Amino acid sequence: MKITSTSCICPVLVCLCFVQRCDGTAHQGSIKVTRNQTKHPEGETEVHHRPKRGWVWNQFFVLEEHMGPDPQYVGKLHSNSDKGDGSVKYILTGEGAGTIFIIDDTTGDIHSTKSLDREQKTHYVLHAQAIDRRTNKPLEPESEFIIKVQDINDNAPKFTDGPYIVTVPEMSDMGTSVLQVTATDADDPTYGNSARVVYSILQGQPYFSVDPKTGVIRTALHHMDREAREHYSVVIQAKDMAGQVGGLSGSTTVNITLTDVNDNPPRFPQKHYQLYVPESAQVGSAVGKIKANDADTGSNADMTYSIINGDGIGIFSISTDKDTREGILSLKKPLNYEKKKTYTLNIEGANTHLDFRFSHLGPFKDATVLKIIVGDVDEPPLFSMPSYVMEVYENAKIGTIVGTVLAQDPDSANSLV
Ligand SMILES: [Ca+2]
Ligand SMILES: [Ca+2]
Ligand SMILES: [Ca+2]
Ligand SMILES: [Ca+2]
Repeated sequence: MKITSTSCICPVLVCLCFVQRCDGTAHQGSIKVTRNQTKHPEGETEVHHRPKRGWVWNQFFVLEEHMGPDPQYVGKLHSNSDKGDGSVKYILTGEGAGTIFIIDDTTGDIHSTKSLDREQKTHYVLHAQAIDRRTNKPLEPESEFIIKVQDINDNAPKFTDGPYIVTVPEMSDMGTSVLQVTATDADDPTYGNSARVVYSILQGQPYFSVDPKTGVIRTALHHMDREAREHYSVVIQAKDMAGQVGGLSGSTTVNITLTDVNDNPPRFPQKHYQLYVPESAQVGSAVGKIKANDADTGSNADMTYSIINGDGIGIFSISTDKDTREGILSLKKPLNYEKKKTYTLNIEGANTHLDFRFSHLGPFKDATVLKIIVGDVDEPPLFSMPSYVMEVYENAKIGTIVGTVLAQDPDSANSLV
């Protein structure tokens, strides 16, 4: 096999690619040619004994997606023994021979008759023969060669994994990695920039950015707040031709949700509350509810209520309803309007799960004052003791005083029983 640089009419880059190929697979081809020559009827003459004879061709590339009205010129087979008198007949066999690739059997010119798609088939393996038109005897050993389909940029980058759904914690530092997106480009990655993709962000600035080379999406602002905005729809574009004008592009959507962290303390809506509790309320029963708000969600809004101070601290207790996140106030001891008409409780709500990275945003608790008004109830007369044990001798006379039972109406108006 011989390549003459003088006869190469293709662009420099194409030539370079071909030379690279010759360094690889085509080099094996030349060995094969040598073998063919030894098997040849005239094979007694070794290839290196007749160095002036052999195949000469100038290019074996065909541009894909050729749309011109005429067949595309591919290249030329030429034997050194061809004196131009038409006595040499060139024969083409192999993949696409006679259908896609036709040869002028006198000139050796090869044309492609069809539009080819490199992304369907990158190359065709063919065989060239040169025979004497009169004797039908081979003038050259049959030789294998390859027609490579030359890439054009006819495929836009595609995000095959998109659209993406991803989360990143709120309050992350600027530059926190969110996701790496990848676009694929079906064009030839080894030639030119047809498959060289550059990423850019079409939508989602200034909150997010994308690395032009790697496609890594990062937060572009410090400490984005979920409680201010939770969802972002980011559109990433991939453009081939290294992002230059005229490149083809594809885009994808990345739906980013900020996940919650505990960056908000509980807050009671009011600093003072009043609660009316009738004095008849049963010990152990719930007498009222209180609730502090927390802008966070899930466990970051979990809180525990406690009574931290006040003159009702021994009379009332507070527990936490984990579902509603309310403080449930219960009566520990009986009330008595006539003895004490109001109580004051200092109630605290504190987050249960603290995140010490955000302790500077705390304290993660809040307090409020609850004033309890004890309600007067028109109570029935009460005996001063729940039961009375009295002993009466069996022989006592009728009418004997055995004891005194005291009853009084506890209502404030000292109304009669
Ligand atoms: Ca492309
Ligand atoms: Ca292509
Ligand atoms: Ca919180
Ligand atoms: Ca939060």
